[in-house]
Amino acid sequence: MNYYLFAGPTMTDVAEAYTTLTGTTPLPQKWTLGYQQSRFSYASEKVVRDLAAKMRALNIPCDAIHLDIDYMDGFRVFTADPERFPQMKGMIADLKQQGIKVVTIIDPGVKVDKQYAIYEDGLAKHAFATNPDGTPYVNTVWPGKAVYPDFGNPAVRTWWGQNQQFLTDLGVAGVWNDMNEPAGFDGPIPDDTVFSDNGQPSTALAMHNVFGQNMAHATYDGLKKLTGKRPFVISRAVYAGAQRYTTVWTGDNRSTWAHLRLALPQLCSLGLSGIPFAGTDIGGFTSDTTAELMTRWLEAALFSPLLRNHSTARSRLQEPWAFGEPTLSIYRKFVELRYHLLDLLYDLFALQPSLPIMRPLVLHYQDDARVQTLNDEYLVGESLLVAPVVEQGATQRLVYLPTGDWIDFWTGKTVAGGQSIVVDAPLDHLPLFVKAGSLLPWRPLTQSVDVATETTLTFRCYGKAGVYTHYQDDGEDLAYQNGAYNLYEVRFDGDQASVELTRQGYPHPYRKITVETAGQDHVFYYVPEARAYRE
Ligand code: NBV
Repeated sequence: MNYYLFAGPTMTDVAEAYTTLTGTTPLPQKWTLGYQQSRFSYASEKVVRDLAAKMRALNIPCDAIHLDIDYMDGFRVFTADPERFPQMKGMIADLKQQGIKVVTIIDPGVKVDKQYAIYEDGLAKHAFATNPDGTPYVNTVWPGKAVYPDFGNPAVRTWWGQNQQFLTDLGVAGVWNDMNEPAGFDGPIPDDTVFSDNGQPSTALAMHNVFGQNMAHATYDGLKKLTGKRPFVISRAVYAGAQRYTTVWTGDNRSTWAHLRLALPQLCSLGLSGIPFAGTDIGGFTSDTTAELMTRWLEAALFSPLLRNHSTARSRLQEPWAFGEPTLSIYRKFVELRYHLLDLLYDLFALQPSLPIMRPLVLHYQDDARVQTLNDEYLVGESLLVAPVVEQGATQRLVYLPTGDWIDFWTGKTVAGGQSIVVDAPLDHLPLFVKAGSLLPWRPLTQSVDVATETTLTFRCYGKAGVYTHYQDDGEDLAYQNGAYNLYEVRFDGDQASVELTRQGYPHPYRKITVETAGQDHVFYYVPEARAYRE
């Protein structure tokens, strides 16, 4: 066993040192920070088309719909059911026109089926883990008898990566890796099952904890090669360093208040463990959620980078409209707020890659004893404090504000920190406080993320004076790694404001930037000849 010690003295030092060792999250495609709708399962093209149409008709901003296992042909990975999804490519193209991407699930278990090309090809390539006698190891998963790719072998990862082409040819925009602990209905894989570890013979015992990670790695490399875009992978099982390849969701939670409360420390802990891009099944996965729980879950998880509503088969429907009014309107209001503030998350990914996005207060106030066990509030970056209601029936809560001045996001009222205050929080209210001296980027409302249309941006100023760095690129491909990005420095001091383009590498700077100080709105226009902004 290897031990690594990270000397502080601050928690942010430790978090940064940890990601120096294990890696940081590569910048995601911007749309992946939008709202995503899922269900086990949206099981036909008609269901998916109707879902997308309803999102648009009801003006719920949405960037992706997820297809769970039933889109496949008999749960065979890298296939589509010819009856329920006969025109999958056309369906995906039509949804794309509406700004909605499709993400599909892929499990590791490959069906044992002599008529099935992936199985036959894998066998020929010795791609599957074996029993000690050399025969393929078989367990049971969704497709019935199944074999497991030996993802510790780089050649198998390449093969698996190439298989993603079935999905990318259809236009699939992201891949969701499930069951990759790996799960098996016949019980755990025996310890002596033969796997490999980068060319060396190994065992299930040694490779178990990195199986899911290696699967995500294979998926990431494949998507990157096939699309040239920043891969979007979601994985259930991960290991230290997974952030280099995949986002994580916290698996099958329950629609209970206890699991909602757990979501915040889970996500904050994942962030501190180097995995900022994570999310929970919003509303809860198993059992029936309620209108109140659904609403509070969305509020609580509103700034989790992965924002996905997902639920299991035979549980009640929990799409935004499933509970009627007022849930639908409240839901819309908060998803809209997420879209308005989406650049805050994107900026954090781009500019602070070694720190979490959702941060427990202790990360920035480690000497404050009152935040050391605080689990029902979090910070987004350093500037936005989120204090959701996570108790059934509550319409007020105590909010602890750490030292300094905080501005109530909704009323603009300044509140001194270092104390707990009682905040009214009826069902449609999410207590939010902005640290004095901060600016928040505020996007015009759109129904999905479309970087090509991003020509204006607003910054809202809080407190007396402050400075904010904003990052901009095409939100999609890898050109930013060669410098195709812009940086802006936005300042305010009282009623004064300024915008400076401190770096230009992306050819489409905003045409107009508005800075809202307490006293007035400052409007800046881009002057191409000067490569600068003028008020
Ligand atoms: O693929 C079905 C589900 C999925 O919806 C869920 O998100 C995963 O965590 N999957 C587990 C398989 C087992 C469900 C009982």
